[in-house]
Amino acid sequence: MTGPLDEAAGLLRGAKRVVVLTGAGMSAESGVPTFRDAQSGWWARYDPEDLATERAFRRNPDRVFAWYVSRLHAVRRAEPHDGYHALVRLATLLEGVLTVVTQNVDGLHGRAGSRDVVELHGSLEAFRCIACRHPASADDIARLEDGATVIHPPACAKCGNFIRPGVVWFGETLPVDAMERAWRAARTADVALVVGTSSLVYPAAELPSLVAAGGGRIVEINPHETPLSCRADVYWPAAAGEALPALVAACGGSVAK
Ligand code: BJW
Ligand code: ZN
Repeated sequence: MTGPLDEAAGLLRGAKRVVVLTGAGMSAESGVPTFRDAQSGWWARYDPEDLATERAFRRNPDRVFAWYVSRLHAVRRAEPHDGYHALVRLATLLEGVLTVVTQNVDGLHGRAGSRDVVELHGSLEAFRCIACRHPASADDIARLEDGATVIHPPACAKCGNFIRPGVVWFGETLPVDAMERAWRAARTADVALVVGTSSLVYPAAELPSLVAAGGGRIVEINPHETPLSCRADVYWPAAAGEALPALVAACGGSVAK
């Protein structure tokens, strides 16, 4: 009897081009709270969808900026788990190309050693002026107090406007180069491996459909069903940190950190 592990491994073994789409669930086992599950500590009282917009920032810059500073500290403390290392290994096992397209802003794929990573929603390590886009140093911002619930955003060195996080908020367009790289990889992929995303946020949620439209197959790893699950060729209800190392082992590899 075959299960999702064998079916997923069967699809990946024959694949030349794989696109991996990850979301917040990929980092859950590294201790980074997912976006729609409860935020940790003091921030649990806020709905993250009410913090991740330019309107929210302009209304209450001190609170929204403090949320991003606290998350910058949290992701700097986090370490990539075995699932991240498994994706690095998978890229070396395939005969072709593996592109990681992530909605996450925590940089954990790059820190684990994945090479071809597309960050669709920006990065917590990138800060810039809200008006003239002049960059600001994340290290300077990380020197601001960890745990504060109110932090006044620094002023831009060029024009004096607020510094904002270099992430993509609701209602904002995604970076053009990231979109182009992700969409190009998806159109020609044999397999979309979709890990730890609610598949609710567009345009990222369209990516698996692009793979399917080009004749590719969809494998989804998520302990909970999503709107994608019924369309996936393989739906595997499992956690990323367990499923991905098992998948690599079934493809003939082991996970070395
Ligand atoms: C595990 C696990 C474990 C737990 N292992 N799994 C078409 C239709 C409808 C709406 C729109 C549309 N097109 C555009 C929109 C509007 C909007 C949108 O999609 N809204 C939806 C909410 C309906 N999109 C946008 O505004 C985008 N911009 C855009 O389209 O521009 C063009 C435009 C402009 C103006 C008008 C119209 C169009 C921009 C989207 C930017 C999203 N930004 C955020 C914040 C980033 C910064 C920050 O982090 O603060 O990105 S929102 C948030 O959601 C964040 C995430 O990257 C993103 C996705 O969340 P994700 O990863 O799915 O996380 P969760 O928490 O939701 O789910 C976690 C999952 O993991 C769960 O399923 C768990 O079960 C699972 N899990 N443990 C594996 N161990
Ligand atoms: Zn400026």
